[in-house]
Amino acid sequence: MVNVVGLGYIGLPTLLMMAAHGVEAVGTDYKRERVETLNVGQLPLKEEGLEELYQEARKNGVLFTTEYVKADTYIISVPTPYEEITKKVDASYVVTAVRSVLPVCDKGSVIVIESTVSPGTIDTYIRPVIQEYGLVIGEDVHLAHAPERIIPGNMIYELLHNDRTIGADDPVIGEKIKSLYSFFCQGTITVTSIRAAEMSKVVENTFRDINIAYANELARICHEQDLDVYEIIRIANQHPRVNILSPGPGVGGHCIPIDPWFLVGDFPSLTHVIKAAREVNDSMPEYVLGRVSEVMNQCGIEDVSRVGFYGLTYKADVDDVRDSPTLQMLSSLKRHLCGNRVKIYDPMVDRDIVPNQYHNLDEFLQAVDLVVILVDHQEIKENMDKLENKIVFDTRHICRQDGVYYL
Ligand code: SAJ
Repeated sequence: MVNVVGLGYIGLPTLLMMAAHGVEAVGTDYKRERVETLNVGQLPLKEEGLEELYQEARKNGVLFTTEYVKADTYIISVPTPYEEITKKVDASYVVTAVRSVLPVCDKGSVIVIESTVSPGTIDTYIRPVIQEYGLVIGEDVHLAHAPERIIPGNMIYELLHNDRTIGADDPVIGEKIKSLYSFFCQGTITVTSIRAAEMSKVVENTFRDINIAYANELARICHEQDLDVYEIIRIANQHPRVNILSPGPGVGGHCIPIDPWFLVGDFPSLTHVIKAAREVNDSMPEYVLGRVSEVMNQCGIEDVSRVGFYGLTYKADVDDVRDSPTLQMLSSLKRHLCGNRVKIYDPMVDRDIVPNQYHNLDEFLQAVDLVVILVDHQEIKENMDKLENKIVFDTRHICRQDGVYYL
């Protein structure tokens, strides 16, 4: 029996994937509302293929509860934010989850941490908790770390196909957890130590952050030099050993803007590149605002209320707005007193979360003269003709009409 603890972006698809593949599994979340939603047959998140997986898992008897249940394996997938000031990992949710399963777990059960944690977190925060309960690690309870790797927007495919890493104290336990994940994972599963698994996960997201920061810095240099950064990157990427990512309005989401800070927080004197990359990416929303006002000046637009931001989510075709560049821009605008006047629209966000938010593309476009494309949703790619009479500032390089402003 597997008990997945934390039914969010990672825990829920993982639970459903296991159950759909015949693993006896129960999902636990302390949010009653989430559990009730799942029990009445609704999914709290949108993701391609999730509904089918949910139906399959339900057929196989998956259960959702607010209780922690007796199981031989626990999969902890709860948030790991960072502490605002120190930038170190905030392991409190993981610690609480572990504390919750310890009183019910069977002797010899394995606690697998899926949440991303900084290197050393399991040693520093989790082992002492287990010892506090008088339990012997390696006898009463085993520890493993199986950092998730799936990308929102393509989660189900990636759960099935991505390679994975499993860290364990004891290679036998590592192999046991590998067999569990092998029920659904068709990729290669590497078994290693817990610390190596912790480090490799943070390194992956930090690599992406640095690469995006490089692209963003190049965008700024090319703008100064009146060069097309997209052309430069396209040419540079023809080199067999170069693969620069794309510039954009900033880096949002719950992973890439957070994980590199774990390394900076723990190794401040050793993380120059990582810190600089974070700062470059964090400054992009402010940079884009500066460019918006440049475009407004060039086009003679004085009224901020004729400016529209297309896109609120942190990236294309997901409904997740956590840490999104658009939200960062809006909070920055608010500080400059005109935040409430820009118009906003996002086809993926049904609920009203900011002032002046539209829910219909045509109405939104009618209300503005300058459209700032901040997210490359499929919807706008399919409706490019509707932008023909607009001034467009495209931070995602998807609009090919004459006179478009790019980063
Ligand atoms: N972005 C750019 N330029 C690019 C690519 C992305 O500006 O060329 C921006 C996006 O618009 C977005 C942000 O970066 O705002 C992050 O998006 P993403 O698609 O790169 O990544 P996430 O946060 O959705 O998911 C990442 C993935 N990690 C890597 O690709 C190394 C995913 O595999 C991880 O599971 C996830 O973080 C996580 O949970 O750690």
